[in-house]
Amino acid sequence: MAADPAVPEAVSSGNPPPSGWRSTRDYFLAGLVASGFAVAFSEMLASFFVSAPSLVLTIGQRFIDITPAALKDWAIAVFGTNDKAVLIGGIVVVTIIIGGLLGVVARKRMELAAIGFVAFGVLGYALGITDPLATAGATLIPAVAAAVSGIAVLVLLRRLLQGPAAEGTDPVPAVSPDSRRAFMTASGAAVVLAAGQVVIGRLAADRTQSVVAAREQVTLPTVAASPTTTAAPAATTTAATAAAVEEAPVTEATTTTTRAVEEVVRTVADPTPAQIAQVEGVSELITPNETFYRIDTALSIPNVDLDTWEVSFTGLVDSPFSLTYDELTALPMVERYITICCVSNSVGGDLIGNAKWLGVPLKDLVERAGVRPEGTQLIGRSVDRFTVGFPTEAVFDGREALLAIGMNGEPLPVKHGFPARLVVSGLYGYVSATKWLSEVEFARWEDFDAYWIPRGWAKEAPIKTQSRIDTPRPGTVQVGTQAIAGVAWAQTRGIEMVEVQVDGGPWMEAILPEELTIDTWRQWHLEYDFTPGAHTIAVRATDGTGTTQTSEIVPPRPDGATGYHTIQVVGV
Ligand SMILES: Nc1nc2c(c(=O)[nH]1)N[C@H]1C(S)=C(S)[C@@H](COP(=O)(O)O)O[C@H]1N2
Ligand SMILES: [Mo]
Repeated sequence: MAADPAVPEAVSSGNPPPSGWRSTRDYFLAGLVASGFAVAFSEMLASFFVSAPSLVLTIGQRFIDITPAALKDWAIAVFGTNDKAVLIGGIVVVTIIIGGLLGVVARKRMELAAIGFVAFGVLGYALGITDPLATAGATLIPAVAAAVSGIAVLVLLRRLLQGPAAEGTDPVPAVSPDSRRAFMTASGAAVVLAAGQVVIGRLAADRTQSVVAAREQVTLPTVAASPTTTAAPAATTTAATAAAVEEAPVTEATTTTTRAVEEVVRTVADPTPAQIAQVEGVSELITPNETFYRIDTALSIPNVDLDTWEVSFTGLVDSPFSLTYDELTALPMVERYITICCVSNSVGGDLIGNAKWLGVPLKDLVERAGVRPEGTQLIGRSVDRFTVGFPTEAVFDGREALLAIGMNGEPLPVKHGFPARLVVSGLYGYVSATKWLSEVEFARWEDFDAYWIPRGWAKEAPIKTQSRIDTPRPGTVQVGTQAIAGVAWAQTRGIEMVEVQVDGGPWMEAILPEELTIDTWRQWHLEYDFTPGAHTIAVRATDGTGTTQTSEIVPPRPDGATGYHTIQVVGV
């Protein structure tokens, strides 16, 4: 049955026949509705099953992973931290528009349109199974659902457009006002149903994010209580024994167990009042978890299954081993204040925060694994495949480096890496701070480049000495004596001096509260007598080695921004 485009459209009542364009538009609309419904249905089902990936999110995730660095920078510059939302929205819009085009195809060739939907399902499946937390079986659910529901809705709407008489006979259908009304009603109903599915999917997603519930069950080891479960030390023995297959004598495993039971967490004291600047508008010395900056490539937070999660130490080591969450939390822990920051932070930016981290010193674990001399790079792998890499040396040079499980007295928030992450003082996050950690692997420095390195960022990235003005904010300032205050940081070196300059005048030394640690930022403040009119305020810090931060202005790429944070205010 060959389609003949010349066949005129039938006239079913006294009304004029719809134009060809009009009809095409109806089919386009049918395709939009069908694909929109398919996306909503597929997403809803994906949110019901933990191991079924969201096809929209996996497409987005693969897009993020392959996007050339320049495009990614552009997206971040234009859309800021909304870049992820814009990406997801863009994928949905493009998918639905392609669906609309398939609707136009379906006008004459339903089979072709159906093939289009199946192709989308297959593509979704192929990308979906690349989600490291998805299973092949469960991935079928959203993929098949998308293809089948898309075809079903399109067949239904098409039938309404063509009217019962035309069905199966006339390849170029007529649209009677009645059937068109039925079509519009059905389309409207499908859109409402799709919206309902989106809502249900959202609610279900919160529930199936089982990691959230698992985290709430966690009790962190504390000073008072020795490791919580009795099972944990036994499990430690098992792991240590397994590791002992390599070489370590069984007695060593026993020692580990005993230590785990007896040693308590070495806590750090809360900051004393003398360590805190009592100035309004300055960043809090300890950043609350709720407002702590978040940077990662994850479109959805990895839903780690705490029962099966393990972190393993592998690669160029003598005794590879793995730890379950219970085994990890049973190990001797320390608490440390460490300020972490993002290399993408521009001068004056807020991609930085200071927290009290609870964790196992990385050195203990690396020594247990027995890293070989040629294992010059420590690779931190995430369950979401993100990687960092830094010189193994950093574990042994005396700096604070933790495999952290707690943040400010709580289990790590899921956004910040639950169940475990790396925190290394003095290295930017992209080379050191793997969240949702799954593996610590050792390799030769030259044999592996972590996630951001081929994307144009430096392979070695020590944190640069920096300072920031928090108050006043750029804009107007009240004439008279006002505080100028902010924070300065030079992790592993500490901050020795902060100076402020107004209108190019002499550098004035700011007051520094007592130092919390050399790994944290330090608040600073001074009083200044503002006169009416425009003023320029600049700040610079000198680190514990006596080196003043550079005034040279460079952008974040490739290894961190420099320059003095400078703001304009007007005294009124
Ligand atoms: N799994 C994973 N870990 C990651 C990242 C990531 O994209 N994925 N980003 C890193 C970067 S660039 C930074 S700056 C820090 C930010 O940690 P935060 O979100 O807890 O502040 O996490 C690091 N760890
Ligand atoms: Mo970062």
